[in-house]
Amino acid sequence: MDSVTLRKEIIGFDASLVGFADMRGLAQEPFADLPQAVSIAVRLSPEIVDGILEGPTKEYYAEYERVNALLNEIAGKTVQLIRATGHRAEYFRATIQDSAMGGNYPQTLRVGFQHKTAATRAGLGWIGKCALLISYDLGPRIRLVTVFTDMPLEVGTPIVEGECGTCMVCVTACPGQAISGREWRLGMWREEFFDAHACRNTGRRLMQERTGIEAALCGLCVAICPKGRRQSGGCENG
Ligand code: B12
Repeated sequence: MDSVTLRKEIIGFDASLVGFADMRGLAQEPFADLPQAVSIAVRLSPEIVDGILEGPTKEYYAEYERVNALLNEIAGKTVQLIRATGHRAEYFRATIQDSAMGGNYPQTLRVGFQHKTAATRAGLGWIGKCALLISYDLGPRIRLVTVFTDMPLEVGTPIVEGECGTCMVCVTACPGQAISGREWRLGMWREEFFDAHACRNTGRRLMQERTGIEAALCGLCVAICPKGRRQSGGCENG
């Protein structure tokens, strides 16, 4: 199966964006000997995302669960499809509930593999000042999953620096003051431009206060980014 056909099939599973990445040297066990990745995005409902501009909602939490389940389903079907061609494939789940994380997760706020790495390597978008993947087509209003494989794929051109330019909309709006305003470049540590603990603590507090749900979901940086807003012409640099 060629890359064009594989992309069409995955879009047919209800994916919104599909990209292919060369992941050699970037993935750990059990994916280390699977050199390619399929980066898959599903779009969040625009209405639900617009609805969190004043704060997180129960609908946003339900959308988070719906999209995670859909991403894992699409990734599972993609694995089956690739395996049927005689190649190997495995996927890394969309997410693990923040509250279910053990080990040293509360200190590091980091898991074994970052979906945004596969997405920038596939050329789907850049890392914004807000630390989210800003996709060229849908801005940050997406969630991601990654399938690793040894199937030969036509990989995209990696993105190595941010394209937020002078835009500071998320920096000003972030209720946790987690976003420093520094533009991302390949090789930067998250901590050099984004305070994940401030983000998580604020997300937990806001979600709890507004909905009673125990989850670190704020999402204002997703909703407010000019790159994803339908009514906007885009951010200052296009
Ligand atoms: C832990 C976690 C959190 C933590 C820490 C966030 C963080 N930025 O690290 C907390 C609880 C704060 C959090 C909050 C949120 N999260 Co969260 N979270 C995760 C999770 C489970 C692991 C992330 C991780 O390991 N971080 C460690 C740091 C170092 O990595 P990273 O910032 O994720 O990614 C870095 C690398 O990819 C690197 N990078 C990029 N390209 C390249 C290329 C190369 C070669 C290399 C070496 C590195 C590299 O740059 C990135 C920026 O720092 C992922 C799922 C996953 N497995 O990826 C979701 C994920 C990052 N979260 C997501 C979302 C949407 C959110 C929230 C909006 C909550 C919500 N749903 O409303 C907020 C927004 C936070 C923000 N602005 O970043 C989405 C992001 C989608 C997108 N458009 O980018 C993800 C990918 C889940 C998903 N399946 O889609 N989250």
